[in-house]
Amino acid sequence: MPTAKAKTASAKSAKPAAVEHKNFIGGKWVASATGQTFENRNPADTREVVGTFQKSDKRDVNKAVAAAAEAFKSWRLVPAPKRAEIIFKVGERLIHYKDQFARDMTREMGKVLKETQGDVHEAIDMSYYMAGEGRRQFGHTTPSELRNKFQMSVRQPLGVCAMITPWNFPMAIPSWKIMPALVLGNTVVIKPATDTPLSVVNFVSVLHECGIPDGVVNMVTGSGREVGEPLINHPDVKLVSFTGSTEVGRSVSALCGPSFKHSCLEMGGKNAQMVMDDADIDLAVDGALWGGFGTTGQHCTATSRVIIHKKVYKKFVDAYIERARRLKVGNGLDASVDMGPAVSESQLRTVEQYVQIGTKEDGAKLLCGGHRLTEGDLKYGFFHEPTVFGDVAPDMRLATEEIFGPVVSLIPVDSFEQAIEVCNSVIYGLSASIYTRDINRAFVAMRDVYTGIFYINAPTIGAEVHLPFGGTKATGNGHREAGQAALDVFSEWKAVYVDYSGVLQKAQIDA
Ligand code: UN1
Repeated sequence: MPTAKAKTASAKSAKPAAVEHKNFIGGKWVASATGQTFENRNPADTREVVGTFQKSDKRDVNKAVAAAAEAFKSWRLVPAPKRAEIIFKVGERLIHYKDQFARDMTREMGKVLKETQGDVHEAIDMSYYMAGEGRRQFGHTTPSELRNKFQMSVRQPLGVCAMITPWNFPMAIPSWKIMPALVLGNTVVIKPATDTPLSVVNFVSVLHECGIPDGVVNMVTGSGREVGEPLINHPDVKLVSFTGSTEVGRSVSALCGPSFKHSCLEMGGKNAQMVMDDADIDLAVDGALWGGFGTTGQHCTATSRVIIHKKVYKKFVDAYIERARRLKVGNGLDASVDMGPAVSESQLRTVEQYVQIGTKEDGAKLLCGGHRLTEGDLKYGFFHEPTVFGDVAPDMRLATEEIFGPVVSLIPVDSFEQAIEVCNSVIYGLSASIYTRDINRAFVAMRDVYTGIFYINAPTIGAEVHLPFGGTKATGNGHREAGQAALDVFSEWKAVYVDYSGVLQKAQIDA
């Protein structure tokens, strides 16, 4: 575990003293060159400081990249099955720490305990899955057009990979990036989101505990400007894997462009669940509640739009509103709570702004929620009611812009065809789903919805680690995380030709 120094708790707080966490560079926990730290507070109760973290800058980034570049020289030559043994061990140790890490995660980002347990579990799944790749990473052999010539394709690692990770899945998403990078022989510098550095500290601690060699994984905490930008711009970084907003992703892409640095971008979404007239309405309501309000609507894949056939619109809406009103909002550590706070004040403000925008949109009706919650101890956190707008038109701002909060728009449509059209009408293409009992419609939707992820009779969330994760249009830049696709992000193909004829043979020219 990281070396930690207790800090005096603020006079107002009865909570234990906050712990100061260091950067992890070259196998050591070290203070930033700036000598400064920043606080991470609990979004459910801002009186609690979850920890303090290094406010790093370019000097720390340079040290971390140098350590990763040095470590790459030997790590790339460690046999992949041996690299995988460390990764497998990480999966086992994460099981040991699962409850503790989930509690830390709930305290730092707010989602309820069963969801933070799921987040840690996703890192466990990814560890086991990528450990298996230690003995696969298959290439191809294929016949040559010439005699006495052998040929094959093999994967080669890139080198130092930079990772900029978000706060909504603070351990799962780092694991999607770190585990495939490592098993393929790359080294890593990760910059966690400033709202959730503790989960990455915990993850990196376990990698260290399980024997990852010094310099193979490095972590530098701090802001996008002071840490993220110098990391992206560093000439020794070969790839940048980023998850966050489309706006920031665009600048990551622009920074990588001139030097042809690889970039793998996972960005916004405006995911829709379609409910057809033959759907099992109870099931569809369950799905849209879980997809819309799970993680306080802060999934990239959150169900932000529900597109409903007019024939079942009223039935769906009545049941949905009744259930949304009953969701219990509060501190995610309380097992009876369904939905935690927004991650930060600025996220809460965004939600409030969209409620204002929705209230002013001509025709949209606020059906439930719409307010910040401030009763009792809730006033110390960033809590907001589950909020639903009805009769939303497909082109309203509510229905087209990513909100990243507990706000769901219900959009009535006349037909299956119109549902598909509305589903595809946004600039994003991450996830979508359809509820129908008609197998033909389900297959047509599967073919015609232009997203990277599609569900039938299930919500827009719930991706598993061994399938590709990512999206089309403004959601991504053509890459996918997780699954076999992740191997293509963190390696490059090398085609190898072996001529054992002893004579000069010319491809395409010798008949
Ligand atoms: C995200 O949507 O931000 O699909 C990531 C899920 C999780 C990962 C979600 N496995 O719900």
